[in-house]
Amino acid sequence: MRGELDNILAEKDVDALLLCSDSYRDANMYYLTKFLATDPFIFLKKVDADPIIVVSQMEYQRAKKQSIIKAVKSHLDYYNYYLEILKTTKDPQLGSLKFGAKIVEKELGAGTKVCVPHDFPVKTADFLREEGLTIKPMFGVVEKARETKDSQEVEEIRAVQAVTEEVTAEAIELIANADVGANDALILNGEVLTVGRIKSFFGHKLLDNGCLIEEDIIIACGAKGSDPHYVGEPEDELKANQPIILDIYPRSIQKRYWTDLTRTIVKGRASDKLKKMFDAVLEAKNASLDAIQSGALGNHIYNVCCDVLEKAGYETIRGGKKVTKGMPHGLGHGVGLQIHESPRMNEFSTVSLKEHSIVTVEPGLYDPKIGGVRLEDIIEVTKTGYISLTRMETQLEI
Ligand SMILES: [Mn+2]
Repeated sequence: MRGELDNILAEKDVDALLLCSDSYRDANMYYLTKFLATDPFIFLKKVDADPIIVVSQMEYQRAKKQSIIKAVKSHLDYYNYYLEILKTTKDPQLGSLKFGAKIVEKELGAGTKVCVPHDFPVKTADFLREEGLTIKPMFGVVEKARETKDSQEVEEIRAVQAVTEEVTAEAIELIANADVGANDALILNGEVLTVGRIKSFFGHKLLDNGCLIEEDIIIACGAKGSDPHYVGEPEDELKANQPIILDIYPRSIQKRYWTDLTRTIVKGRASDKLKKMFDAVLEAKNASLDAIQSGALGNHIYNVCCDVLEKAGYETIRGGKKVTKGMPHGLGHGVGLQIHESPRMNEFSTVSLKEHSIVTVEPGLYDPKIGGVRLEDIIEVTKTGYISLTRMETQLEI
C-alpha cells in the first residue's frame, strides 16, 4: 500500500524517488499521484518527506484539484532556468529534458542518491547525472507498494469485475440462444456468429458501463483455443459442440483498475474428453483456492494446481518439461493498475502472498485436437484464506 513507500525506499539506501512519465501509461505514476495526464510530468519524493509534482502550467490548476499530492509546482516556477537552457540548446526535445534535469537538481541538490524505475529513460538519466545527481535504476520499488491493495482499490477492482460478469453473462446468453446451422456454425439473427461480432458486443457493452477493452480479449473456439494466448480473429466462427474460451480483461476508464475473468463454455454437447479436461481444471482451481492464504508461497500454490492436473493424467511444464498439451503456463498473477503485476504464482515464484493482494487463479488445459479449457477467478488474499471477487458460476455446457 501507498503508506509502505518510505520503508521500501529506506531498504534501498537512496535519498529520494523520481519518476518522469505520463500517468496514462505509467501505472506507478498514476498510483503515486492519482493525477491523469497524457504528457510526462515530474514526481519527486525525498525519503520521509511529502512528495511534490511539477507539471506544465496548462495542467497546474487541474493537478491542484485532482491529484493527491499537496505540493504541486508548475514549469513557470523555474522559468529563468528554461531561458538559460534555451541560450545553448536549440533542439526543443533536448531542451525540455535538460530543463527537467535542472528542476530535479534544484529540488534535490547535486549529490543526492535518486532511485528511478528500471525502465527510466536513458537520455533523461544522462542529463540528471550531468547535473551531479546519482541515478539508481531499480526494479519493483513502487510495484512493491502496489502489491497490496487498500479497501478503495479493492472496491474499484470489484466494480470492474461486476460489470465484466454482467456483460459476460449476456454474451453467454447470446451464444446459448444462437441457432445451429450447417457444419455446427452458430447463427444469430440470421447471420453467422463470429468472434468479431462477440468482441464488438463486449466492446460496446463494457463502454456503456465505463470500462473498455484496452488491449484485446480472448474469444477462442475449438482447436485454435489450444494456444492459451490465441486471442481470436474477427472472422473466426463460433461452433456448437466445441469449447469456447472467453477471457475478458477490461479496464475502468476513470479509475484505471483492471480485472480478469475466464470461462469456458460449450454450446450444445461437450465430448467426454473435454468434460474430463473441464472437471480437472475445475478441481485444480478449487484446490489452488483452498491453498491460498497470506504467507503461502506462489510456487506452493502452483504445485498444488499441478499435483491435481498431473494426478488426473495431464502434463504440466513443471520441472522444465516441453509439453505440447496439458498446462503450459503459470497459475495466476496480481491485478491492479496493470493487468499482470506482482505477485505471480508459478514454479519459480518464491514470493509469499500477502494479505490484501489481489490475484487471479487460472488453471487451464490445452489439447491441439480438442482446444482449450481455462477457468479464472480473481480473489483477495486474507490472513486465513481469501475473499473471492468473482461471483460468476462455472458451467461447461450451455
Ligand atoms: Mn489472467
